Amino acid sequence: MPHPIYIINGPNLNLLGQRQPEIYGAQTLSDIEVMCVAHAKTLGYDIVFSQSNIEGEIVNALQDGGANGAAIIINPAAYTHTSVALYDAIKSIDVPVIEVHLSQPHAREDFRHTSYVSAAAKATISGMGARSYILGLDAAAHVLSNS
Ligand code: CA2
Repeated sequence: MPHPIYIINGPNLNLLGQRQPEIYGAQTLSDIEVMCVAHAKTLGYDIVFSQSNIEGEIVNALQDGGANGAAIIINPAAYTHTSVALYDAIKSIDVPVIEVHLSQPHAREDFRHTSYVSAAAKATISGMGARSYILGLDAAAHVLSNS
């Protein structure tokens, strides 16, 4: 079995399914994890799935994924738009990092139009709801199959 694909989730995503379903959908983060585990299995990968509301813990998860994973999918949530620490962490690791978003930040408030993560990530998938994660896994598998 190859190294697992890490899926890292940022602040407030633990609330998915409870509030703002018109923006983020009705699925909970656990629902998304179950979908990802099943889809990754079809691609031949295990998943290490995490969520944190704490920026430094997300940096730790990125470093862990960089050392022990085949690839990383990250929804950095609000830290997308603020975090030089996440940018530096992604720049420092060698495995492909795919940024995903449930919503389309460029169709929302101006402050969501800047992504520090996009500046370091291999690719970004947004606006597809929970399916962004599945497409993120497909993108990771594609990159890995060509590396
Ligand atoms: O669309 C996405 O996936 C975002 O990363 C979600 C972030 C937002 O700050 C980004 O601009 C785009 C927000 C995640 C908060 O999730 C909640 C879920 C339910 C209730 C409240 C917040």
